[in-house]
Amino acid sequence: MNKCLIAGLPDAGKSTYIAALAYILEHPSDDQALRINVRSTDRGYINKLSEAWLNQETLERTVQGGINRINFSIQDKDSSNFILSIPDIAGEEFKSLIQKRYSVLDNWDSDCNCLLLFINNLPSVHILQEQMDEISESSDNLFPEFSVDLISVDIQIILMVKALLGKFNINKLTICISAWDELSEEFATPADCLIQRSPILYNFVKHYFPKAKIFGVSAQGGKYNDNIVDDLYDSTTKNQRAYVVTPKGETKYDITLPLESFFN
Ligand SMILES: Nc1nc2c(ncn2[C@@H]2O[C@H](COP(=O)(O)OP(=O)(O)OP(=O)(O)O)[C@@H](O)[C@H]2O)c(=O)[nH]1
Ligand SMILES: [Mg+2]
Repeated sequence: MNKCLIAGLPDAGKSTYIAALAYILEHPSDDQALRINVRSTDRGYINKLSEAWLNQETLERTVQGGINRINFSIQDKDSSNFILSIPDIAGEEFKSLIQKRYSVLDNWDSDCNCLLLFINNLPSVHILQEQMDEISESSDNLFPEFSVDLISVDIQIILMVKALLGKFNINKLTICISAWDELSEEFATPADCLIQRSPILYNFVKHYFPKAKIFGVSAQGGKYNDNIVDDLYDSTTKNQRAYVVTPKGETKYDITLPLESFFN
């Protein structure tokens, strides 16, 4: 069994991905990589998420203090069966790990072996350039009280992954850069985005996980607004709304692909 942790700081796009995934597993297209084998009976939480996704409603922040356990019994193209366990956990819980505070992750199953890391909001100016600016700002003589939010997002992600590696025996990592619809014109491949926006995070990932795959994910299919409502409804019915961009830069309407990367 592959037990997969979906990790990411607040607002990383974790729940939206799970919402779209739950819908797509229920309404599969012909050439989808993973599909449901046995339907789960406990569907309250999943239904709530995928209903909001269907209605193009931005999801509420996941509530801290709990692990929303979601198990999918799935099948790949070779008809091998897997139980995929992917909890929806609030980003604040991952932030608590960085601060070495109590986190519900302290009680998450120790046999988790795959990490699906969600990233959003990487600064467009990376940290090495940022430090140069800081030198000129230091003349202001401002010494704000330290908080984890003052740390650059990419460094927060590195600290979070290090904490997770210390806790779990993770041997596979796949990265999902979310809201790819907002980045697709700027970068040819998801790895290009990471290299340009955070060379430090890219090197960290490649050092610990040389085989890590990097996907772009658009779970919503676009930024919600009145102008695209009809287009998104239309593409939902054609199974062409949520999409990924593969490590090679190909667009595929199959958001199960990042999960399938754990099986091969
Ligand atoms: N444009 C665009 N925005 C997205 C996409 N997926 C998620 N978002 C936005 O990203 C924000 C965060 O999404 P969530 O899925 O709630 O993030 P989360 O990681 O679950 O956040 P927490 O529950 O706080 O940990 C929301 O404002 C979403 O509308 C996408 O595919 N495209
Ligand atoms: Mg959430």
